[in-house]
Amino acid sequence: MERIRVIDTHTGGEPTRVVISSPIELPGGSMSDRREHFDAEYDHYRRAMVCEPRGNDVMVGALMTPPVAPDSIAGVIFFNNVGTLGMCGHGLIGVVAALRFLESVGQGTHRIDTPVGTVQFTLAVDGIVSLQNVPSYLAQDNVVLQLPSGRQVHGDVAWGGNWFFICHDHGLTIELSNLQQLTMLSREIRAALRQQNITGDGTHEVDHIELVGPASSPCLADAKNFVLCPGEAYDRSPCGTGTSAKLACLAARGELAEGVVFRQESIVGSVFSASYRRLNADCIEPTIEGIAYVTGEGELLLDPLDPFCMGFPS
Ligand code: PYC
Repeated sequence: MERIRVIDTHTGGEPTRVVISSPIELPGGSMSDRREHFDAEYDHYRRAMVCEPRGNDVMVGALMTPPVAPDSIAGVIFFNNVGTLGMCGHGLIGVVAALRFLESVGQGTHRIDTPVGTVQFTLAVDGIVSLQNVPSYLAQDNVVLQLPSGRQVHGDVAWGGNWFFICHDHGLTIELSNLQQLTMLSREIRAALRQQNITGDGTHEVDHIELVGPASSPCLADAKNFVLCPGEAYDRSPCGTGTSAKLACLAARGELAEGVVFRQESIVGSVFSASYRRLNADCIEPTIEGIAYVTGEGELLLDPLDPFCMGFPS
């Protein structure tokens, strides 16, 4: 029986399963090399850790590794029900909550390496995490997208640690009672992006779709989003990388000044506070503030006699 030690958390309703120890052995090298190795050699462990029957489609995993940069405390590779992620904002906040629970990190400012860059966070006494995400930018402004239904929508292609298509003219109200339509439209948008060969930089797929609308109340937030993740689950949190991409768009259009707080509400009503520092004419450094709670601590058991030990065959 193999054992994997995990701490489960949620950030604004979105779960993160933080993998503290496991049989996974990654080589040294950069975090992106380690991610590639994990993708190539350990995909069955990814399924075992976050997919059914031990996990579910919403679960995001965070595999802790030794750091790469000399001043980082750890490295992390995020993954979900279909593969690995570049970065994950809610996940990083979940990692910090898990490390705090284990008393492996204290108040103050620390750094963690991810496959798309090193991020810095500040942990406050009350558990609130202020995450300085990777440099974020608007890559393609106001793209016209022809949907198979004949409709046209517009959106921005932006990077916030993952690639996003951020759409405002979707015509739907961002609320839980609309989940089915929000999901269907987001899938249609993603398929149209693929079909029309609209990508992030290089050939990177725009695999996160963010539909934006007004907040439930201006007292609570400045905007509300629905984010469809690559594995078809929607983000219960306001999406840290999606909020970073959104800030990059607001900054590029001069719609949000440096240092001013923007509150992003999720479809379930959780809120991240965000602001940015300008790095250069094209690029910002977003700060995302949120909190995560520990929901479980334990060991996953991998029984070689279990036919679904590594999840369902794909
Ligand atoms: O918070 O960045 C995020 C995120 C990405 C996918 C799910 N959550």
